[in-house]
Amino acid sequence: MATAGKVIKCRAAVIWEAGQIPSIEEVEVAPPRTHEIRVKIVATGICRTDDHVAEGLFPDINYPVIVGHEAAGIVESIGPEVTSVKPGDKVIPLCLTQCGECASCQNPKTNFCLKSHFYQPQNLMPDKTTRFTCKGKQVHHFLWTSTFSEYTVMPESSIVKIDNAAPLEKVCLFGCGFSTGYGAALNSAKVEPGSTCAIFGLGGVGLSVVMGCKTAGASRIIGIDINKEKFAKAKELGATECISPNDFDKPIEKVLVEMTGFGVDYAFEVIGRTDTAVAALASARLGSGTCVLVGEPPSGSQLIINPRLILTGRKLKGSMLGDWKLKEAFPKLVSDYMNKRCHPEALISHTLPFEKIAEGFELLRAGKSIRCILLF
Ligand code: COD
Ligand code: ZN
Ligand code: ZN
Repeated sequence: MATAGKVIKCRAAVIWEAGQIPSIEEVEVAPPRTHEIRVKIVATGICRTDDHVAEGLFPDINYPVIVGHEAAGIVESIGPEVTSVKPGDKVIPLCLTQCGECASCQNPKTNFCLKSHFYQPQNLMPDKTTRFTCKGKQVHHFLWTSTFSEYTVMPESSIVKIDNAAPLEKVCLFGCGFSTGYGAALNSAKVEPGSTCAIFGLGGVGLSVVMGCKTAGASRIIGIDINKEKFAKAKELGATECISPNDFDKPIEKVLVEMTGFGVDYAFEVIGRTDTAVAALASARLGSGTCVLVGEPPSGSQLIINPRLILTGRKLKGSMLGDWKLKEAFPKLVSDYMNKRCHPEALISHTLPFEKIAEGFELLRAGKSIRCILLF
């Protein structure tokens, strides 16, 4: 492409300091370096984690920063030694890398690649520099994806090529929300046919857990949310019952244990709170129930649990990005979508032009959107 090797000027949403909503700016995006890829983003979803950065809830984030990690786009140019994609390929960014070489990537039991931003300064590229500048200032990356920019640079380990026939404005949802919830049910919990499930939190990720439980053949899928406006969609996607903790004068775990006899086979925390994490564990079945934590409580918080809950046979585990090894999983999930075997598009409640990103953040904060997709 004519832009290869050159600095590109384009639109991006920059968060200048903690507590500020992203503002649209013109940024300069440097060409990709060795093992890096520059991508033209076509569609990107707004995830709660992006908003948490805007709210300043992550103490280790450096500003100014360009967030965004749930997206799909087209390769504009590649740096030296890139072999897995070429310009013009459709791709999905991976907010958890799969380098293919580290001990975790070689271990079928985990998706926690050891060469990811979890183990390095996450606001910089792997070589500890940035590719973005705006008004003469360096702008930081986020999760090595920074998809709230028309063009962005990513390491090759953070990118995977997908079917060129895939509609990017739909499959962008595989980048975080859908895969996180769907995989929590199928991979982390391994929900079995005929089992009972409880999902705490019916946002985009919780609804994806609901879809995963349904695909796995669960017979009872109980949705729990304090916002009853979420119930209709949850039922449409597979929840058999929905309840609000505010409608009971006893703890929600007691309600769930009474509803099911001894508790649910699988409980999922998809809110990101410690109190609901404890309630989810306590609602898991005595002797054999599994509780999967999907939500991430505020940094610095501690989970205080009665050890007897575990000693009496319940299991507690965490799940990140649905336990998928993302580079392997995304092309397969895209193919499942093309064959109508999964429905990430069910999460899209709003679609806006990129310029209206601030409106997208407002919708998320007001609890009005499930997923708002921004189109460039
Ligand atoms: N009891 C019941 N429901 C509640 C409560 C409560 N006390 N508080 C809030 N809720 C409901 C809300 O009404 C809402 O419907 C739902 O919980 C939360 O949904 P959203 O829309 O805020 O969020 P999601 O579904 O997009 O994402 C939820 C996560 C928990 C996955 C996310 O916020 C998170 O913690 N992410 C970090 C962990 C992670 O997996 N990240 C992957 C990369 S981002
Ligand atoms: Zn790895
Ligand atoms: Zn996310």
